[in-house]
Amino acid sequence: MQFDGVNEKSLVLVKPDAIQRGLIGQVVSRFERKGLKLVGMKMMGLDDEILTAHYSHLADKPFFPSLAKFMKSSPVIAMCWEGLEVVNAVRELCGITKAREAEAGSIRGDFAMSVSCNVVHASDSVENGEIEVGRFFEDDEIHSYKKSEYEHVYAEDEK
Ligand code: DAT
Ligand code: MG
Repeated sequence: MQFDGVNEKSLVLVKPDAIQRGLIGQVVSRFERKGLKLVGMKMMGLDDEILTAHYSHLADKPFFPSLAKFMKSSPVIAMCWEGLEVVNAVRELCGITKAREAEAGSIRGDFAMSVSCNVVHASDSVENGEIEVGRFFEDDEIHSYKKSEYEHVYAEDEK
């Protein structure tokens, strides 16, 4: 562990619209250039079981069936990003849900126009970050390593 302070994990999914549009590299690059540490990454197909758990807060919404169909329309890229207060940092990088109103410069603001086809998922709280990483990854798929870049990404009192 490189941090003595708050070291969080965020689950990020590159959604099927971004897979189809060839945006995987550009999405990953946004998190890399920010200075975040990638500690888990895989391509996986989602089924109803994992989607019902992942989107349990939306299960009774009328759009849930079409959301689930969309999320099963191709594999996704699941990633775990780590860093100091990373959950909020990742949400800021992604932008708001309704992509056509998302701030320019954010991932959704730069790459999408839709509410549902909005390129990425990101955990919305520290607690959900832990839960979602546990849902999408086995323990041995999350890696612990020292990132030399941290010497320049963080100040002494932030490491
Ligand atoms: P976010 O992905 O920004 O955390 P959320 O958790 O409220 O947003 O919803 C999860 C996903 O569900 C969202 O990325 C796209 C889809 N969704 C949300 N609201 C929707 C709506 N009104 N119509 C269609 N899809 C919606
Ligand atoms: Mg959400």
